[in-house]
Amino acid sequence: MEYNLEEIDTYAKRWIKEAGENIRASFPKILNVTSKSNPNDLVTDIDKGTEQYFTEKIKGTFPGHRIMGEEGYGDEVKSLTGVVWIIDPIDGTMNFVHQQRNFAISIGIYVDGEGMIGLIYDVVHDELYHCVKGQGAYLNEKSIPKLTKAKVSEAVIALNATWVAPNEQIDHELLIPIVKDVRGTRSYGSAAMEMVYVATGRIDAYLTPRLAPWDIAAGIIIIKELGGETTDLRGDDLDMLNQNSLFVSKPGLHGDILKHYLKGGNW
Ligand code: 2AM
Ligand code: CA
Repeated sequence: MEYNLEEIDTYAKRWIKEAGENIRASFPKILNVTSKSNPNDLVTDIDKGTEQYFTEKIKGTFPGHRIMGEEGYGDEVKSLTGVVWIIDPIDGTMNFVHQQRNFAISIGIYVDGEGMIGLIYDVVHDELYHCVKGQGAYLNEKSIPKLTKAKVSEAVIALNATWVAPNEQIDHELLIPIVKDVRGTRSYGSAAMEMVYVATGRIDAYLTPRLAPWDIAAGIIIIKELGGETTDLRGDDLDMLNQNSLFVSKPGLHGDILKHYLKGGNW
């Protein structure tokens, strides 16, 4: 399939900024909030409207591209051949509803399964984290430095408290040792935001047992571009067609945590 990465990138940046502007303009309005898979899995008209905005723009300009979107306005994507836009219109919907901050638009653009463009837009702060594979990663126009190694004892990691309390996904005892040994833990409630925090070195790693492709598609492209490691909790490759556990980290630290804390876990 013929494609022009520079052209795709130009449009993607323009559209994500415009969508962000629309979201900011929606703040004074009253949100229509409903639940999806469970009472805490929220969706609003803004999530839906934002995804529809992207699907209309993409289909109008690039009719051959396919779209995998959280809210289902894209295509039913069962393979990653050709150009596929993986979109979360609002990552961190609970934060969006409760706080009107700490959420982001996340778009990963894949070509034949390879992550080529990553965009995460922190709408409230007007901060666009962005990369084209092989061309460096940027926060707005500013280049983000490469990631450096870190020690477990000095690491600040993102991990939701849910996973160290009894839960239906994983044995909660498994993650207690890492929580005890690191310098600190944080939880921001948006996988895309936690991944830009890793990309910019504000935290050293992020781990979680279950995410959808649209939560992680953009973030892993950006982290890889900066020399970070992106795998599931077993250390295996991520699969953009299915749910995954996720472990993203600075280099070096990734191997240390895998070997000493994650190996053998039933993830
Ligand atoms: P969302 O806001 O787009 O739903 C919260 O810790 C993070 O997990 C957010 O990135 C959130 O994305 C994601 N998340 C929430 N519920 C989820 C689910 N049922 N499956 C996968 N990811 C989920
Ligand atoms: Ca979402």
